[in-house]
Amino acid sequence: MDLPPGLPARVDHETTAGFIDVRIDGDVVQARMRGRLKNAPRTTDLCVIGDQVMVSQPDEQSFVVVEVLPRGNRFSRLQPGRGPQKEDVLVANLDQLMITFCHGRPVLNTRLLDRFLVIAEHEDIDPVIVMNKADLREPNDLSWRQAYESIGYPILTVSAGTGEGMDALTGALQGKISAFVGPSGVGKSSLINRILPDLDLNIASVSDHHGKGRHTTRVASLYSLPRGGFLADTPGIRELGTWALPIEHLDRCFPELRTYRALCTFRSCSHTHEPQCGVIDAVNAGNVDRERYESYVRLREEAGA
Ligand SMILES: Nc1nc2c(ncn2[C@@H]2O[C@H](COP(=O)(O)OP(=O)(O)OP(=O)(O)O)[C@@H](O)[C@H]2O)c(=O)[nH]1
Ligand SMILES: [Mg+2]
Ligand SMILES: [Zn+2]
Repeated sequence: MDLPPGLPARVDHETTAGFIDVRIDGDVVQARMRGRLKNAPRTTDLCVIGDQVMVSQPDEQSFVVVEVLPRGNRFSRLQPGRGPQKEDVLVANLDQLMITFCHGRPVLNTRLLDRFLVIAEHEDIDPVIVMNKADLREPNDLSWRQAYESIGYPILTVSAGTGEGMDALTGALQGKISAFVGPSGVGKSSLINRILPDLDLNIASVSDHHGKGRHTTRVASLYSLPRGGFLADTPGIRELGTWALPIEHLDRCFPELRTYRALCTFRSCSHTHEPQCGVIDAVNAGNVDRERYESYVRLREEAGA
C-alpha cells in the first residue's frame, strides 16, 4: 500500500518498542515506523530524538513515519562494547550541547570533558560547560576553569539544589534546541526538573549517588520550553569514543591550536613528534594548556590505533 505524502514532524520521545512520539505543529502524537524503513540496511540509528521526519496518516487514528530526513548534525559516539563498530546517535539537529559535570561527585574528568568538546566542535554544535552542584564547590577549584575560559568556552556554574545560576542557564536555553549530556549522577535530570517542574523526571535518590555507574535516565527525550526552544535529557555516558572523526581533522577540534598549527613546518604535522612544530612550541612556551594538549595526543593515539 502506498501512503499519502507525509507531514513534516520532529521526533520527541522514544516510547514503547516500535513507537515514537512525534511533534507535528505543536501537537505530540504517537507514531510507528513504516516497516519498509525498519528493514532497510543502515549503518546508523534509524531514528533518534531531534530527527526531522515525514509522517503520514493512513486513517484518523494512526500515524506512520514514512521517511527520516538527513541529519544536519548529531551528537553521537562509537557504540560501546565489542563487536562491529557502529554509530550510537543520542540526539540529532542540535543548536547547543550542555556538557554537564559537577562539583562534588562524580569528580570532574577533564579528559572526558575534552571528548565532549571535540565532538561538539566537529559537529558544529555550540558547547556550553555546565558545572552543577555549586553548593558543593571547593574554594580552590579555579585551576581547570581558566584553561577553558581562555579558549572561549562558556562555563555556567549552577545548582539544581539551591537554584544558584538557574536564571543564566534558562536564559542560555531560550529559543534553542539543546541537549544535556554528561556522566551519570551529575544532575542533568535534576536541572531539567528545576527548569520544567511539571515534568517531575526520575532522579537518583540521595542514597544512590555515591555508587557509580547507576543510570537513572534510560532513554533520551526532548521537552519544549514555555518561552521557546527545546531541551533534551539523555542517559549518563561513561564511555565516549568518537565516531567518524577523521584523524586529520582532530587538531581543528581544539580551537586554541588553530593559530599555532599554521606555524608547523610540515603541512600534515601530527603535532606529536615532528621537528619545528608550532603546536609543540606553543605548549612548551605555556601558550597552550598542557592538559588539553595531552587530551589531543590521547585522542590521536586512539584514532590511529
Ligand atoms: N548537592 C547537590 N546535589 C545535587 C544537585 N543536583 C543534583 N544533585 C543530586 O545528584 C544526584 C544525581 O542526580 P540526577 O539528576 O539523577 O543525575 P543525572 O545526571 O540525571 O544521572 P543519569 O540520569 O543517571 O545520567 C541526585 O542524588 C541529586 O539529588 C545539586 O545542585 N547539589
Ligand atoms: Mg538523568
Ligand atoms: Zn605540528
